[in-house]
Amino acid sequence: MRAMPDAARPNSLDAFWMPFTPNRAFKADPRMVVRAEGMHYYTPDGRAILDATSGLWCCAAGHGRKRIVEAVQRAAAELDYAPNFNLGHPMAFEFANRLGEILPYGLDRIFFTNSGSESADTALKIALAYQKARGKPGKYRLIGRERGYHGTNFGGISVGGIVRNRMTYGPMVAGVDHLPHTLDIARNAFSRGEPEHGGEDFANALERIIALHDASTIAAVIVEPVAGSTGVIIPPKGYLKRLREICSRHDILLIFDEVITGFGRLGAPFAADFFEVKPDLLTMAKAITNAAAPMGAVACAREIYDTLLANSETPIELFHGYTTSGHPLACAAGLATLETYREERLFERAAELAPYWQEAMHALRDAPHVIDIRNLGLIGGIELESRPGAPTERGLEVFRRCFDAGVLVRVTGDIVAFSPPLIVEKVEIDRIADTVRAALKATA
Ligand code: PXG
Repeated sequence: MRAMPDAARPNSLDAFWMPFTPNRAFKADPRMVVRAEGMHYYTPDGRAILDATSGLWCCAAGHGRKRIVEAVQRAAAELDYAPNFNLGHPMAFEFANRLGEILPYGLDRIFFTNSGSESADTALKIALAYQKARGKPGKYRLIGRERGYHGTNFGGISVGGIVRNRMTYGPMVAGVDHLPHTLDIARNAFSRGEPEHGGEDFANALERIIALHDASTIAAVIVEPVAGSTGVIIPPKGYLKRLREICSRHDILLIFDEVITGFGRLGAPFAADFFEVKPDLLTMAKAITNAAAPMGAVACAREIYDTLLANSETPIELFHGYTTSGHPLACAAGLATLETYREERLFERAAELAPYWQEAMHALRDAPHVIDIRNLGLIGGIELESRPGAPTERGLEVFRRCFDAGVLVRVTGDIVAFSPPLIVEKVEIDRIADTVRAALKATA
């Protein structure tokens, strides 16, 4: 009989095509985790790894939270699955209501998806459907931003600006243009929090795009309030407010992709609250369920939902949705997650810890190879000078050294990114910073 594979030591790593991973390198030198609790992952041999990334910006309440685990267990036993197509289950309605209570006022019509990528594509489609429903079908263009990340589906990569994620996939969605990214190391290096320079100018680039295409052809602008995946870019002061003004003036929808900034990451429920800028659509995923079950969502302004319903020529108002939109297990996880955030005051906790986090990050300024340090809320990014002729290698070496020393960080090229769970303690922040410092010193 064929032996069953041992989950901790799979007998073959061949079949699983790993996402966004150098498969050959990983499978030659794998790193596995088999358990997680609180601030830590555990390796098959029982080593604890301090998680400075919340998984991938996911587990804001920390790992293995009992309340969430039990809610998922109960839901699985009670109602394993029910479609939300022309049928409903109460938890999906309840979760949408609870989300509406913590979202910025009026952004409380919720479309459920299963991931951030689906949320991005859903938001773009809703924007187009809305413009059509209000009698402006000519407003079809979508404006993203250089270095933007909105997942990996065709809509998301079209408005996204990460070259490697786009260049292989042909012409993608038509009628897209891009704002410039807002990283300006020459002027803003080592900014504590929001950088001083360039905010309004970067946003004014939208005026030029509008002048080129005319506002009557533009449906929506989509940006990450803080760009995560590309390596942590904090918007310079005034940038998002100015983008909002320009969009409003020209009757263009503004979409915030809050897949990483949502749920307390900046010390406020959403980046929209932190920056006091209200978008028309707001995408979520990851920490929406503490990632205990896959889920995403798009919050829509009531006006958008109402217009689509009122002006629909067909009984179904939006021809869009996923089999597992509002899955019972995900809704259960989401409800328990929101209770956890509220009871433990985790968003406030993130705000309280942010100054300590900022100092810990910026204390690494004199470590070798560091050319910029960026932070906001409980986000950190340390940009390293690339090795001549070998970009990404230095970053990868720092990642490996940190992992071997028991700390999980994330690297994007030569940028080390941090997004610890909001339950992180000051001693753990110190440990993260000390480990990174030692890794930088040891790295050539
Ligand atoms: N929008 C944003 C802003 C994201 O950060 C997505 C959409 C896509 O979500 P899904 O659930 O489809 O993966 C993301 C995902 C990193 C990293 O290292 C970030 C993401 C994914 C993987 C790695 O920063 N964000």
